[in-house]
Amino acid sequence: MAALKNADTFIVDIPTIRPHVLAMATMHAQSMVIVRLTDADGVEGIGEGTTIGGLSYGEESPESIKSAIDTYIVPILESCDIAQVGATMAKIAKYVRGNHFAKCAVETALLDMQGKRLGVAVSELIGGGRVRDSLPVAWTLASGDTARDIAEGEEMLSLRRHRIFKLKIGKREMRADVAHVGAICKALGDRASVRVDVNQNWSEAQAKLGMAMLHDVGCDLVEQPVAGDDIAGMARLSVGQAVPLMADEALHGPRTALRIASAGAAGVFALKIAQSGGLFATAEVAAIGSAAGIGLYGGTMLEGSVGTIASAHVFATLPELAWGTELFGPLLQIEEILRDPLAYGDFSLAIPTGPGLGISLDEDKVAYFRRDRTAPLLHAVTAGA
Ligand code: MUC
Ligand code: MG
Repeated sequence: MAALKNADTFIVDIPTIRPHVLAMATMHAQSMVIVRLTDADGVEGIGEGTTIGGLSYGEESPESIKSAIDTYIVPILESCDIAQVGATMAKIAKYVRGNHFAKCAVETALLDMQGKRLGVAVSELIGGGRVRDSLPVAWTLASGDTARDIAEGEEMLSLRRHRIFKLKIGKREMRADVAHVGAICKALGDRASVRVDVNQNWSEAQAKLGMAMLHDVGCDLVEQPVAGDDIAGMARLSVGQAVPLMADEALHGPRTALRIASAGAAGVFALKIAQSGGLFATAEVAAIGSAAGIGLYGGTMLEGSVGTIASAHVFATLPELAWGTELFGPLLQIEEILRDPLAYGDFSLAIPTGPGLGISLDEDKVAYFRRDRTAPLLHAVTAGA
């Protein structure tokens, strides 16, 4: 029996290394909700709930994730044996509808604790267990400027950090976007795989033409060209297009995965732990995709290190991961809040092997970046000074 002793939920805001331009928002910082649970024996677990651009990407914001955890989920945890992770999450599902990002953060913290209790990595607690120790990692070129994106792609190739690039399009006129993608495909040639993410910003007619044009300029994959709830449109676009369509915003867990698979509405699934509702649910989405012959890709909500490593533990259990992953979130931020930075190199991310998530927070950095910090900032300017 393990009883919850303490829950600390806080938001950290960390600037990005450059503006990150998406169809629905331009990010200058990322806001992440960190939940830290401690049981009566002193075992601690951490989890993360992160979205993009406030409420511009999805239906949960950093503030709503924190409030759902503090107000509704922690009281349920107080009534559970939290060493029974499946039973605890089932009880939360009974009393809290939706709120996938909040649930994912809590499930991650519970699994981190459970792994530490059992002395195993989180990846050993999911599906059939761990099958790989590293993951290929894509980078997103989204400076908003073609020449700068090409220079950034060249730099990533020469550093041997990334050779898969995702371009964020859908903000400009479709033909201007295709010209931008074509210029990058031409510059990087067969040294890289170039893919795009439209973040739902095209109509079906634009997508029909756009996907054909993107294929002609050398693009390998088109992510969520139309609205995520337009499963029929996604199915029509998937038929007869040479470039595969990847479902992202359309996927919200196993039921939507089954609907998309049954409709033939995607050739690839972008697996996201928060959007799916947790690590266990993501493994179910992956199983549905695999059974339907759909290719798998490890997606991100541009999480920081905690959410990134939680995702990595799930993706580590997938024997087939044909499209790699995009677990680069921490590299887009100016600082990591971990004691030991994540190990990126040779186009991959190494998955920690220690118990639980295998990572620990750097308390000084947490104190500095948390939104509710009470510690004085160095060189703080007082009002009126
Ligand atoms: C998304 O829509 O996939 C992932 C990488 C990136 O740059 O943005 C995200 C969100
Ligand atoms: Mg996407």
